[in-house]
Amino acid sequence: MARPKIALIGAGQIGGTLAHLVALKELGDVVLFDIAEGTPEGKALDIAESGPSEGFDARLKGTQDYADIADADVCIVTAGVPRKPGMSRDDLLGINLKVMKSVGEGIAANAPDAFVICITNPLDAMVWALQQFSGLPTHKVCGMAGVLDSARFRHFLSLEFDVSMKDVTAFVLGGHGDTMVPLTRYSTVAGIPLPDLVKMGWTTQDKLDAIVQRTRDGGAEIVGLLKTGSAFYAPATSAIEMAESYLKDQRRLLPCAAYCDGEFGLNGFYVGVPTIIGAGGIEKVVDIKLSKDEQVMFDNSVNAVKGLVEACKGIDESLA
Ligand code: A3D
Repeated sequence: MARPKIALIGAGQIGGTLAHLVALKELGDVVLFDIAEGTPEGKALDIAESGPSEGFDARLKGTQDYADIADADVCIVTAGVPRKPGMSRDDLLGINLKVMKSVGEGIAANAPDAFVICITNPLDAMVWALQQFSGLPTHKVCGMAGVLDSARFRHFLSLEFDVSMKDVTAFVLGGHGDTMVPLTRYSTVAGIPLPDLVKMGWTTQDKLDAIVQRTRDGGAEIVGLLKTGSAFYAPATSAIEMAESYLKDQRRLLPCAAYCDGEFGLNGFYVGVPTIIGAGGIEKVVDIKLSKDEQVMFDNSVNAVKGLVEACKGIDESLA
């Protein structure tokens, strides 16, 4: 059986890290696409030359030609621009919307059967636009944010409790922005929910609130430190987790930006929700019950996403 083909649209910081991870994990052959001449070719060759030492079997190719992504099984999209210090994700909307148009058309023409994972910000609006521009089925187009936001939450919690990150599970839902919703009730240490851990004296409500806020600000914290771009190691790892669940039909239950068609009372929007990812793509949106307070936070987050989608429609008439 031929190896899966994984197309990475955008060969910048995240794209290059994705290519390295795909090769190291032997998930398939890689095509790195970018408009910047030489960048995808250089990264593909550099990673391929690490193969003899690492002992992986994967072909890597860099290109500026969409024809090279033909029949890709998975496309991961990072094309566009990242934030600089002082910028919000929403400041990227206009420029990255144009990028989504060309990427959507490129995928539609060359890899219409692919499972597409968008990472470009502002995430929830860009994945919506990418689905519109590509015309691919909604269950085959999703966005990566919840896995990353949850991983950040899990990391901070593991530091607070001084336990292995493996035993911390967490859920962050809603839009990938300042209004994201870390759900403490559904987050646990080896099955013990966070509110119970507060009662058991493992932490205080104040400390938990501070961790929730640090999670919301997790992207900005790294932008502030790096100064020249945004996070890329953990975002790439998170998208790989989703791609692997699709390619190996693992049916992982992962939070990601998925198209809601009635679930969570939403119609026609992408927002961070729990999903099952298997060979069919987004096989299910898991419509969990939210408490009153959680629902208020979720609605607030959804309204922010809706505002960005409306802004997209204002910029590109074909989306209206
Ligand atoms: P960067 O290193 O700048 O890479 C972006 C690449 O896209 C560059 O190599 C560009 O040449 C390329 N590019 C620009 N326009 C096009 C085009 N039309 N077609 C193909 N390639 C193009 O950025 P990065 O890799 O650090 O980040 C990529 C995106 O991910 C940004 O929008 C970030 O804001 C976003 N991001 C999202 C998350 C989430 O959790 C959702 C996290 C971190 C970064």
